[in-house]
Order: sequence, then C-alpha cells, then structure tokens
Amino acid sequence: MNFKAIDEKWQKVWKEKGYFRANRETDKPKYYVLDMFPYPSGAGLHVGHPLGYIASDIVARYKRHQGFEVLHPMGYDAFGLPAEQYAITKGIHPAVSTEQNIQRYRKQLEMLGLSYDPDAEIKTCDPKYYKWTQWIFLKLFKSWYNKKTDKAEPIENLIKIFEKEGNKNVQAHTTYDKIFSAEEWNNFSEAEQQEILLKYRLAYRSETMVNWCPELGTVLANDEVKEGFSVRGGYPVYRVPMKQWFLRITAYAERLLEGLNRLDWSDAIKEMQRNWIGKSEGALVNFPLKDYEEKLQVFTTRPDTIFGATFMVLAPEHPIIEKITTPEQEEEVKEYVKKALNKSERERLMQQGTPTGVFTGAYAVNPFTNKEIPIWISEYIIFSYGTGAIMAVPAHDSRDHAFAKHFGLPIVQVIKPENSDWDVQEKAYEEKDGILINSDFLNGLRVPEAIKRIIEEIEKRGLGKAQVQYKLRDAVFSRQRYWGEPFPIVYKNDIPYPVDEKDLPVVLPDLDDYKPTGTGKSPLIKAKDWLVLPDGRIRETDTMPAWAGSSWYFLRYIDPKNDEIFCRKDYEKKWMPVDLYVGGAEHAVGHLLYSRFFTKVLYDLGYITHDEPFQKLVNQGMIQGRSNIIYKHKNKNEFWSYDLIEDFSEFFPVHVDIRLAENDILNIEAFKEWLPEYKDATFITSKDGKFYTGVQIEKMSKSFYNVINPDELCEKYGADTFRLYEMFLGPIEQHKPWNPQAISGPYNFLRKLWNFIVDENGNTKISEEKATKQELKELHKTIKKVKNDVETLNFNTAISQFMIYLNFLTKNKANKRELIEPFLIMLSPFAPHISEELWHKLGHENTIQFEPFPEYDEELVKEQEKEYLVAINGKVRAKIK
Ligand code: ANZ
Repeated sequence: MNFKAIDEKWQKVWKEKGYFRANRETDKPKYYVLDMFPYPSGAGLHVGHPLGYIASDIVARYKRHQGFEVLHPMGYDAFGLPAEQYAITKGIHPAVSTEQNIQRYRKQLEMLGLSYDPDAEIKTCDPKYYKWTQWIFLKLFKSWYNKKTDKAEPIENLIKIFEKEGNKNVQAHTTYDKIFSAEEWNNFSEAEQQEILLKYRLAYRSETMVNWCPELGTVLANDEVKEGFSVRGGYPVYRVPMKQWFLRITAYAERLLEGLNRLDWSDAIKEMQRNWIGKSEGALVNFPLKDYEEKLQVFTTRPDTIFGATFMVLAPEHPIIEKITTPEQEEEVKEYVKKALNKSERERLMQQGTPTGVFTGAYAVNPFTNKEIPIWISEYIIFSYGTGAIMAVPAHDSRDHAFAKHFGLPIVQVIKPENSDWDVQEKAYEEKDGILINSDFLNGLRVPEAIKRIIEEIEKRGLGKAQVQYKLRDAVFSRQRYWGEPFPIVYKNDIPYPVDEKDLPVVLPDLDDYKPTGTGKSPLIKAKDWLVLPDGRIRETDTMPAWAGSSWYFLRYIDPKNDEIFCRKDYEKKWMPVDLYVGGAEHAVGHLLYSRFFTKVLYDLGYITHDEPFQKLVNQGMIQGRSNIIYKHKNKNEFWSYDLIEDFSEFFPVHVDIRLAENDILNIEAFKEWLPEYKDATFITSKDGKFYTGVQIEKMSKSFYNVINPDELCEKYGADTFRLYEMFLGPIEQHKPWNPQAISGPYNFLRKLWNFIVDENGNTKISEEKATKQELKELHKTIKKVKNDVETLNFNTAISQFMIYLNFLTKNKANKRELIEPFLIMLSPFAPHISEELWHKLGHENTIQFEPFPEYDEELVKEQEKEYLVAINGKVRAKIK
C-alpha cells in the first residue's frame, strides 16, 4: 500500500471538485474555523507549526460531517520585519522572496491535506488586500470617539458641532484640553483647525518618545523591546522623540475589558489582556506647592493613605521639574534626568535593587496634614501613567518604602492591620484592609470606607476627584520601513490629509534600494516619482506595522474577492464571529487586542454587525525538539557512549544532527563525515557494541540540529500518519516533546486498518453480515467517545479509542460493513486520505467528506448485562446474569 500515492490522488480530487469552498450564501448553519495565518519565513514549516493547523482541520472536517457549511481559510501575513530581514540578508527583493516563501508554505500545507477554502487565500502584501487595510485606516482617521454615545463616530459630525457651538458640550476621548466657541472655531486658520482635529481622530500623528532601533532602522512597539534590546535580533534600542502615527485604542479600554466576559477563551489569556489594559480606580489629587501658584497633580489608588504621604516623586520627564528645581540642586537633577531618559519605560520598571533618585530642592504641602513635604525625582515613576507624579506613602507602598529607607525620608503609618503588630519601619504594609490611624477624621474606619470618605472630602474641598486609569497606551502605528502598507495620507504645509478613497490603493512603489536609511526616514523617501504629487502635495513615507493587515484579515476571508467593499455586511452577519480560532499563545496581547479593537471600530461605524471577532480561542502548545547529544572527554580525544559515563563534569556535550542518531544510537562514520574535525577521535562504545547518545528536550531550533521538517515524514509515512501522530503526542494545549519513536504507533494502526479491509491483491474483504449486539455496543461506545473528544478538542484520546476499536474488530474478525463504515467516517477528519480511499473501496461513488457523522444509541452504550457473583458462606457458588 502506497500512502503517498493515496494522498496525492485524493488531494487532487478534492481540489478539482472544490469540496472545501464555503458557499457564503448557504442556508445551512455555518461554522467558521480559523488558524492564525503564518508569516512565510525562509525556513519553511517545521513540525511545530502544523500542530494547530491539523487540530483546526479536524474540527473543520468534523463539522462538515455534522452538516455545517464550514469556512476554513488560510492566508499569509506577508508584510513586516521578518520577511524584509530575510529579503535583505539574501539580497532578494522582498516581493520576490515573499512570493517564493509563500509557494513553499502553500505546498507544505497542501501536502498535509488541510481542507482550506481555495478561494479565500489572502496575502497582506497584495494591493487588492491592502487597499482595504488603507481604507480601514482612513476610517480611523476620519473618526472620533464620542463618550456620550460611547462609540466612534464620523469626524464630520464633530466638525458640525464645533461650527455650531464650539467644543464646550463635547465629551470626547481626546488629548485636547482647551475650550473654544463656535465663533473661535470658525475663525481658526485651516492649520489650527486641522491641528485640533488631529487630537480627536482615532488615527493621529503626534510627537512622542519612541523606541528607536538604528540597526533595524525602525521604531518598535513596547512589546517588541525587552530590557533595552529588540526582541527580534537583539539590537540596542534608544528612546528618542519622533513624530508617529498612533491609533487611539485607549478610547476602547473599557469596552475591551467588558467584551472579555463574553468570550470562550482561557482564563490565562483573558487575564493577560486585563493586565495589559490595566484598569485602576482611584483619585486625582492636587497638592499645593510651596512658593508657587501651580498645583502638583497626582494619581493614587490609595487616597485613604493621604495622611501618610510624606514626600512626592516625579517622573524624570515631568515638565514642572525645570520650574521648581532650586539652583543648588540643578546640576545633580540635570545629570540624573539625562541618565534616566535614556532608558525605556520597561527597563525603568524592571529596575531592581537600590532605588535611585534626586531631590529637587522644592516642597509641596500635604493638603490634609498641612505639612511641607519634599519633592523628589525618580525613574520608578512612569511619565505616561496617571499624571507622572505621585504622593509617596512609604508605610504602605513597598517602592516608596525602599526609596524612603534609602534616602532617609519619614515613614508614617496610617493603616493598622487588625490582628498583627506590623512594623512599617521594617516593611511596608500593603494590604487593602485594616483600620485607619493617624488620619484625623478617617481614624477608626476600615480601608474601603476610608477610600469612599476621603474621595468625598477631596471633591468637597475642590482638591481633586475620583478617577479611573488604564495602563493601556495608544498604539504606535508607523514604521520607517519599506515592506509594509503605505499610508493613504498626503501632506500640505505639513498638515496630513486623507487620500481620496477612490484613489486607493496607494501602491507601494517598486524600489531597488529598500534597505533602511538609518536616519529615521523610511526608504520610501527615495521613491522620488511617487513621493510628490503633481499638485505639490507630499506623500507619507512611513509604512504601517505588521499588525495592520492581521487585525482584520478574518473579515476578508468571508468575502475575499470583493472590489466594492472589504466585506459584504450580510455575509459578515452570517459568518462572524469566528467560532474557533486556533493559534499560538504568543499573540495573547498584541494581535488579539488589535483585532478586537478594529472590530469594535468597524462595528461602531456600522460596517459590521458583531463587536467581538473570536468567540472561542484555543492556544496550541509548543512542540519541543528532541536533541541528540554526545560527550567528549575534556582531556582526551575520546567520545564515550552515554551509558558509560558516571561523572559528566569530565565531559563536554556536542549536539549531533538527529538524523545521525536513529533510535539514539550514533552512526559513528556518518558523524565523522558530518564533523570532520572529529575524524580522528576514538569512540568508546557500550558493551553491546553500540554508541548511545544522550537526549535532551529543548526548543526546536536549527542551532541544536533537532529541527524536523514535515516534508520528510509525509514522504515516508504519508500525511495521515503524520496527522495522527501529531495529535497523538498529547493534549493540544500542552507543550510536548517531539518523539520520533512514537510515530510507529499511528503508522502501524493505519496499516493494520488497511490490511483488515484490503487483501494482498488489493481486493476488499468486507462482510455484509449483521453485527452482533456486543459488536454494536463496542461501535456505539466508540462513537460516543470520539464525538465527545472531538468536541472538547481531546484528539489524542479519540485516537486511542480508534486503536481500541480496531483491536476489538481484528480480534473478533468482525470485518462487517455495519461496523466499518461508521468507523471510516469518524476517522476521516483525522486521516482523511486513507478514509476516502477505503470508503471508495467499499463501493461508494460519493466522497466521504460530507457523510453524516454517526450517532450513538444511548441504550446501547449503557452496560446492559452485568454478572453478579453469588457467594454462600464466603464461597462463590454461582454467577447470575
Ligand atoms: C499613593 C499610594 C499609597 C499608592 C499606597 C499605592 C499604595 P496601579 O494600581 O498600578 O494603578 N503611581 C501612580 N502613578 C504612577 C506612575 N506614573 N508611575 C509609578 N507609579 C505610579 O498603581 C497606582 C499607584 O501607583 C498609585 O497609588 C501610585 O501610588 C502609584 F499605600 O499612591 B499610590
């Protein structure tokens, strides 16, 4: 039997018949099952990638058997840094290399027999696709967030309001904080008006400190930077001011939180999103300054501790520093600020050990104790959070405590834990319960009541107000790179204007020199003909980040060829949300949050009818590599078989290409050829004459020579064995090691199945005899188990049940049609090629793909007979059925 030939035969038929094309207009119930689309890197797929793809494919096929119209699409996330880096290192134009890589991926995916909709393939770098990415950007640019209606609205509405009554009644999500009348608005210059509107738009340009990475030639998002280095490549990252495009995702903070409650996602991922959004309830309080009219505003989540606020701390960026720093402190302050500003926020937050800081020389007044308290500067205060200034309560906040200890500042206890003698001089008491002390009118209250009471008092005395804060920041949306979507924006007098929608797409100009300029300007600046329009307006040269195209691709799959709109609304209404989304947990925050944000904006503007894109989310685990390692003696040119070594400290490990160590036994000759530097080494073998390698489970990586490529395995065993094998490795959400020995299990299972039904001459051996009750019972038990396991995504245990069932059939020589046909249908989602082949061998002309999934009979599944032992005087005397 030739598995490979069977794979190819049926893949061709399925493609020709178009079985997996979803009918968008169907009346059947729909099921939308989606994979996170890959970026096509040069290395191709390794066996870790298909884990999720196979799982989602099983569900897609299962749902077809269940009578659903299934949309199961695949595409390529083809813009962005990785594709471009690859192109640069190989010296090939990104468009060319990306296309090559896509073809390789497509072939690999086809080889696995994944049942993708052939019409729906999308590539984010295709102008027909990014036309709509640009269009969505324009929608963001042309919208503002109305807090009164709690949604995004067209900017024209806002302009009309400004013209009629100015902005006094407008409640918007904006950084604009002045009030103007209608008259003033109408008298503003065009430039002034546009400047103001930018502060309301959902896509806006603004100058900020960014993570600039000269080596990569681009600005990076916070989650692309780790401890001052780029996550990709590990290059140094610097903080510099730059004008950037932003998306006002902060307007959606509350709705992004609320929406999570309606989703069937793991608690872990939801929690990560909640933490990223980071909601805190507290108060804004204004502290008077000694010697100045101005007030210093702080954000605190613990206003109840205000009697214990013994100093203030400012972020090094705080603008008031310049004003209040005393001449004696000036030099020290300047030096400290300069050093701190070179670190990213993340680095500053991670700062461990001895606190750093500097005194400004100035004082504020605690409005409740009326004491003068010193104002310090420290890098542990983040400028972009809250107000960039805090009241420090060292008795009840550990960072403040460490700071006070280090700089000798007073620690005053204001909360007393109920059942302990806590010494706040030693350690901050941070719990949010206990009784207030040393706090005048708050004394004796418990913390929650005290918070309520103090906020009332703060508001009554006009010192501040209750406030909700989010950690979520607006998303930087520009890259100074070539390989991305151009912005549909042109400048006149440095004011950004939208490109006419009918002129979309703004096609990425073909450049020969697409490498980063290294100056902070995008390489598009070199496309002289493209850059300047006939009327003198100049194009935006930044490009969009990789996540632009991936934040809405799930909508395009529904209506992939439409030139009139990104996705027909009636189709969207039918097909969204995605019923099952499978992908890696590394996208827990970025991609999933941005997709939810895009969805909500399009929903607000009336283009779609669902405000959450992914109903159920499953994160597949990682497949780890299984490395083979041999050990060389440190002082001799000798390698020792693993089992002979007692003291590993006398040896150093050498990774061996796993292909040279079948069953963990080293092929010594092949190894010497592979690493000629060891050709004269002696190999001390084990007693049985074999040379055993050590084994280590670690990341699958080229540098450990443990990467396994699906191509070879499919070639050798066929796609069905490969699919079963990957699913058999363990629960889908768990990380698990690649274990090549275990492939023989699924392989033998499929061969045994084949030989059970087909004889040596290729003839079918099937009996039309009725099944016995016992046999039916076994069948129905299997149906019940498999159905339940597929629905809960426990594919590994479903496969075990297949094996048990086949053993039962072979043992009982029960090659009966009644028992085998339902088996093939159940198996088809897992091993579609062989199931299809055997189905036809049993005499069917139709494909197995849409055969109804077998139902089980609850009566049959129940244990119907039970044997009781009858004991008389302690001895078994009889058995009763
Ligand atoms: C006084 C206080 C007393 C605080 C106390 C905490 C405990 P979350 O929950 O993360 O929102 N804070 C405010 N702005 C900050 C900034 N820009 N950088 C660093 N820290 C800042 O934390 C809010 C608390 O973190 C605030 O409440 C403030 O310290 C500090 F016993 O104010 B608290």
